[in-house]
Amino acid sequence: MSNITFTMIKPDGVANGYIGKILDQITSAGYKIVAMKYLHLTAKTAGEFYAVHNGRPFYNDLVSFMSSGPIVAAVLEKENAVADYRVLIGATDPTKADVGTIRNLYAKSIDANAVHGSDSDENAAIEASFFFSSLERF
Ligand code: IDP
Ligand code: MG
Repeated sequence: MSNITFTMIKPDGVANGYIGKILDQITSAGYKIVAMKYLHLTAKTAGEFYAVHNGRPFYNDLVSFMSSGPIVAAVLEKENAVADYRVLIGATDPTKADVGTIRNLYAKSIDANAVHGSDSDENAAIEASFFFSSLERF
């Protein structure tokens, strides 16, 4: 079983000034940051990353939102990383996210929901490799 997950601080989280607060919550929860970068996705790259959602009604809005401003991408390491991180970020819709979760604290809507978190070990590995080479992981 893998012990990494992949996250992004989405354009709203960055634009609203929450990079520091979100990273603090992540590291306070026991995650080690093993890779990190600050970048602005093109629509093409955002579309490739979210290809699994292609065809869903929200896909085009998701791609345009994720390419609307800079993001922070990171690989996080901890025991039970994927499942624990889903608990830390809270539900996709921030109005349903538990109090104190990252989305409860910092997200405004289901599309502008502050952070991404991998949903399985398999996808964590795929997503981490999408953004980072082995030379960029520590
Ligand atoms: P997740 O980010 O909690 O894993 P997913 O179902 O994988 O949620 O959806 C990916 C992203 O697509 C969500 O984080 C959110 O930004 C967006 N999204 C999902 N469902 C909806 C929706 O019903 N309306 C608008 N955006 C959505
Ligand atoms: Mg997902």
